[in-house]
Amino acid sequence: MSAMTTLCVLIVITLIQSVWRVEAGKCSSLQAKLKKAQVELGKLRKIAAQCPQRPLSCPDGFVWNVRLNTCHKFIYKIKVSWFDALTYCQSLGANLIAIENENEQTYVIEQIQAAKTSGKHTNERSDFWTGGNDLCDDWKWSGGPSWIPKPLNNFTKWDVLFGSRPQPEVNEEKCMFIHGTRDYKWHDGGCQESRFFICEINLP
Ligand SMILES: [Ca+2]
Ligand SMILES: [Ca+2]
Repeated sequence: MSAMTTLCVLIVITLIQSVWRVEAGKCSSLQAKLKKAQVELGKLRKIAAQCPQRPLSCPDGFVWNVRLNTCHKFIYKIKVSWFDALTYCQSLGANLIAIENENEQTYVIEQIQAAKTSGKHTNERSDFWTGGNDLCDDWKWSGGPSWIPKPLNNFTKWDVLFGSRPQPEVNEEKCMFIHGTRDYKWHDGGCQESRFFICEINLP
């Protein structure tokens, strides 16, 4: 092998080694990034596992409405603030109810009346919180595991003939309930007041 050939071979080897070093450096940097991403993914999975999941069928205590493909849970025994009602429903993977059409309004009234007939619910004044609120500007149905916040659609049942106080009022009452002695029409009330409530899950 001539001296020139030997020199060429040495140059090529040196070049290859330097490329390998660069590539090896890139690989170890990528591996470090991959390891970090895996650690982060593990953390996120743990957090996600703690989030309430939207169920695939009605959980215990919920009533399935085949027509609406929803599950409702009526809380007849304890009265709580709107915020506590929302938190409770969300802890079950549900939302506070969104009454989105006449069928659902009628169904809710039927369920409450059936509960009274059977003795499951005895309170004369039976107001129930819904998810409706105008805590942020316009009236919306609050969000949760089952749906994100959504505006009221064309169907509403506000108690517009409530004497000198047609509902909703322009005041500090920002949470919606159905009024037990006003044919379950919609009223706005103070969110800290205590009422029964209804949770709902929209099935996929
Ligand atoms: Ca609904
Ligand atoms: Ca009101």
